Amino acid sequence: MRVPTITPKDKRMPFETILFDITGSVATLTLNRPDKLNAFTAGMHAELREAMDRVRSTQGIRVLLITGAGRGFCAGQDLSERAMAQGRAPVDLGSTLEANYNPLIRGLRELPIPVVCAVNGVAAGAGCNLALAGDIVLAARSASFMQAFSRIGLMPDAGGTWILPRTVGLARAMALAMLADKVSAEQAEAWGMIWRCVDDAQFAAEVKRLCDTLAAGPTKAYGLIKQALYASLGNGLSEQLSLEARLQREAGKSRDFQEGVTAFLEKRPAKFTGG
Ligand code: LHQ
Repeated sequence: MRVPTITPKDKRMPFETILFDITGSVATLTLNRPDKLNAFTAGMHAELREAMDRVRSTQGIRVLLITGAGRGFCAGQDLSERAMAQGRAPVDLGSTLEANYNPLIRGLRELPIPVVCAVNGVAAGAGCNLALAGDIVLAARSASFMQAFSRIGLMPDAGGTWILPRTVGLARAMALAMLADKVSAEQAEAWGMIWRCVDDAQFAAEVKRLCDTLAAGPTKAYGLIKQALYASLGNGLSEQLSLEARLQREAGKSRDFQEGVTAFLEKRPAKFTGG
């Protein structure tokens, strides 16, 4: 079995606004400014970039889990950050997005392993869209989702205008973006915005169960599934069939495919190693 290559944490500078942990094959990234509901700052973005680099460069990570410390998941951009403050020359928000938010969302999408977002509390603005950028989104029943942007005269960013019409449909996406209403985790599940919402008391255990399941799964196939399903959102059927043939060719060369078939024939559970 492949053993994760993990650089000891004590050899690195600790993070200040996030927590980053690798246990077994699961990397956990916890947004950690609980007093401010984990709102994004420039410093947090820099740390997120560093953490994402570590995820990409550490062999053996098979799942990335993103969650928030305290009672919130993430309240979006920190509106009290100096650059946002009133009276200053207007900030070029497009540049902020290109420098900070867009690489984060693209990075998650392009990661060839499953990204689980465990939404422990309120997810607002860009924090909501970070949550929705997870490949599988699990929320605590008390969590909520809010496209807060229009309340401060903005439009959704961090991928919100892309993901919402695709998950909840145009009618709901439009009203969510314009009205900035808070959506409960239950409603989000019912609308197909997220995978599931679970009782708060079971949340931590369910998140762990999901991550353990994915970490023991066929990692290569998961990466290919991700690639195919996201590509399908822009493809016609014929293009998608060709893509399926190309990606299945890759899956067919994996050790996990061999193991999956052998295990089936031997009537035993498969032991996937991610290769
Ligand atoms: C906050 C924040 C926050 C600072 C709570 N900032 N402190 C924007 C610009 C630039 C480029 C790219 O794109 C973006 C994207 C965006 O994300 S725009 C949207 C920004 N986010 C918001 O507008 C949401 C603002 N927050 C809220 O509406 C509420 O805090 C929610 C509904 C999230 C939660 O409400 P409550 O549960 O009632 O908590 P609270 O409001 O009391 O917040 C707790 C503390 O967190 C509080 O601090 P304090 O020192 O008074 O205890 C808030 O000021 C602070 N906080 N969000 N975004």
